[in-house]
Amino acid sequence: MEGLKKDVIRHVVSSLGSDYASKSAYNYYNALALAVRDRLIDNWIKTQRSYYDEKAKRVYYLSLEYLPGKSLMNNLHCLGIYETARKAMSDLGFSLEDLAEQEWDAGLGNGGLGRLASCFLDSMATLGIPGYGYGIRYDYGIFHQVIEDGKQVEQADNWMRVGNPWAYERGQHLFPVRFFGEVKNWTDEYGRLRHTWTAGDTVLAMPCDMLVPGWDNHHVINMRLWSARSDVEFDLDFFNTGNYLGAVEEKIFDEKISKVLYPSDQIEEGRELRLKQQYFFVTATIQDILRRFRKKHQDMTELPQSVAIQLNDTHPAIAIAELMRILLDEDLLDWEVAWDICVSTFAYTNHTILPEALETWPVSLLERMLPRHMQIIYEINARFLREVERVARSEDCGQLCHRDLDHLKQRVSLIQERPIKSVRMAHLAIIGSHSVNGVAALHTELLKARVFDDFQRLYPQKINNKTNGVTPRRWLWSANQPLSRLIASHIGTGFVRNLDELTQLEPLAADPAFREAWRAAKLENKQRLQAYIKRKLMRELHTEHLFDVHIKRIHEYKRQVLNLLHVVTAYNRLRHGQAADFTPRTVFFGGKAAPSYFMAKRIIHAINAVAATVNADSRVNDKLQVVYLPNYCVSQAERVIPATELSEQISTAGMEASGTGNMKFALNGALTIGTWDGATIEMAQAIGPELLFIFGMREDELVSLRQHGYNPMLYYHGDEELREALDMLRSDAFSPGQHGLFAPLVDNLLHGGDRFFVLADYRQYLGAQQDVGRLYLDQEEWTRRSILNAARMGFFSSDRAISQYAREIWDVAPMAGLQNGKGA
Ligand code: GL9
Repeated sequence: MEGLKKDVIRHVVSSLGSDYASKSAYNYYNALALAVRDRLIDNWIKTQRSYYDEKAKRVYYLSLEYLPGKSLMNNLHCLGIYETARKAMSDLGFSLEDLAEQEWDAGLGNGGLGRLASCFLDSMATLGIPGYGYGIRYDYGIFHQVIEDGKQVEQADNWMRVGNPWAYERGQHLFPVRFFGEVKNWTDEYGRLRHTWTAGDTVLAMPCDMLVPGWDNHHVINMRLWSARSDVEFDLDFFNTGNYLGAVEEKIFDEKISKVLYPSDQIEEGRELRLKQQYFFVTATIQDILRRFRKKHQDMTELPQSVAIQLNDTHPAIAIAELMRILLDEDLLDWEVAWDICVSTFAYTNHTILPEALETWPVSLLERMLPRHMQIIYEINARFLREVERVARSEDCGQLCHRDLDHLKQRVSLIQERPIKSVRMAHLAIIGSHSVNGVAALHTELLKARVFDDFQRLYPQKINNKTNGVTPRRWLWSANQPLSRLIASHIGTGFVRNLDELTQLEPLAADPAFREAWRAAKLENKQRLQAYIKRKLMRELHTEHLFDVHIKRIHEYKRQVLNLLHVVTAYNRLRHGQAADFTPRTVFFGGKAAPSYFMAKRIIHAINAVAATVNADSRVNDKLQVVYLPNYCVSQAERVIPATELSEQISTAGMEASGTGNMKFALNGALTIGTWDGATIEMAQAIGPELLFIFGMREDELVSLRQHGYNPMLYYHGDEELREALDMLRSDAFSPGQHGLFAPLVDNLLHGGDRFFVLADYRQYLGAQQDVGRLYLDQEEWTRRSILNAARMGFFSSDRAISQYAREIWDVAPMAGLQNGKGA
């Protein structure tokens, strides 16, 4: 402890240039972070050396998004110095909790996809897998959400304004990034066609490294984030040529590339700057990967034995064309050889089947910005379509006549002709990879049977499942100390590394004393949330209420509106005195809406309007309260999830690829009310479906309902309570003086086809909520189920997921000597 204390004081003085006697929490947080970083960097250097020494195959995880959240507590726990740090800082006059609050969330992602990437890095570090995360260091992460008059207002998230003590900025290692210009086709002295791309613009990519420690194993991996730097020099020439200010403007223009994260969630952005971000990221990363590879290898055909590259969604899929370009134009390999290397190296993860989220880029834009890549994509396509034709003809399926073949080729082509000629990035990712995986069993089945069915027939081995997982380090140990300590006191701490050990809790579910202790831990977390809400929102929560929580991005398919209709119905029953047996509950909502997503923003407004009405109504508000949690983010999830008793996972069946919040809740002892969708299905199978509240139509039932003509009006006319709730929303019951404010929402359900089947599931949802309320009155049974839920969540550790990727996709093994958590 004395060592850490000394280091902290030294950093306050010599790194931060402050007087250690002036007790600023900001300085002491930063100094502690720097002292922790010192310990990480030593281990990282040793880890890197061991990769070279053992000629380890490396895994590169390419993701345009990460959501690390705050680093301090997690790093202290992983290094095993949490208690030491707590005591040291207390000696220095600080509470560790308060210091940790000084840190800003690193919000470099939109939601589940980015958070999954961060859980995966944690697991690679813990399992001892030679992994690297690559991404962009956005100056502005996901926007900060404030609620004004019930509406979402976006504020810039200037997360680095206060500096980032965790990052190493490596301004001396810059990589050039080229855009625009033209391609010269010429013939070399051997008569071979060659291509030279002379770019119009050049920008530089600067690495910023953030270290990711494993759990108690001295293994530290790196998340390398690129920041754009101009190549324009401020030298006297500009004065002489009289264009100094022009040069400065150019510099600012170049550095815009990594300025801001696009806040769109599952909707196409299609902006030129976004494509620039993708290519900027990809070319810098591939250059770095090859630089490391070439230190020990000359023969590029050895690449797939040394390197695996995982594409997190199609956002980095242009990497396939980029690696082809390097192998063809710089290494002068033949096409077939280069293509084999690419396909063997790349693997692609799909995260959604929503058609509006599948990326395409206009050919005209690609031709202008990346002319050589566009040529390569055309060539990949031509060869692919010839192959399709060959495979189709070789099959003795008589029905594959020419007409069908043409249609097949149109469907699978990399190029889509309408509405504008564009490149389908998912198709590029599929044919350029040896593995395509979905993120939960149902999602993968839908990829095979619907979205990519043609590819499934062409390459029956390619599409595979890797069900998502979450890291128990952050989402149980660090976020929920009261529960973790209780668990550890009975089964030891092995579960933090090996989550399957939680099954040892099963017999304890029958033990009344253990159940009481389990409830006490939950209550402690509820009280902690109560204190937080009081501080932030100046509201008093009732901790004896059932805490019912719906937090995630706001999206129509996630059906926050279905939850809201339940709240309005409960409100009506209470008002009308028809709910004598109503179990008191507080319903929490939280989540951000894409700034351009009109309907999602209106949903937020409606939730806040209903909340205001219900909370102000003294006839009901001792029994029903609604809370909107502004600015939902990773660190807020860490506070809310441990305090949750009911987890809302109510997406339209077939639409939520996996979900990962569902796993975090159950792991922390919440019961789930949910549809038969995403990974919730596999959770129900692992836990026992009778221990969750499953309701609603299944995916195949929705398909047939759609086919037979779904008529939401039938439900409206046939269900009095539903009609009352919808009519209230449409009138000004929740928006006094603003008649019609929420009409778009209601019209979308009644006259817009209700694409997400809210009305079809309403009645069953109410039934399931009634079951929830009833069970909550039996606290012994509720607790028993809560324990069994947590006990059976072992499969949903990201360690299991990463082990499967390592074995079945990457063919990499953990570093020797690290498997048992014993560091080198
Ligand atoms: C998502 C899916 O919608 C989730 O169901 C899934 O759990 C995660 C991780 O696989 O990926 N795909 C996607 O585009 N997002 C997801 O959360 N959206 C965001 O990350 C905002």
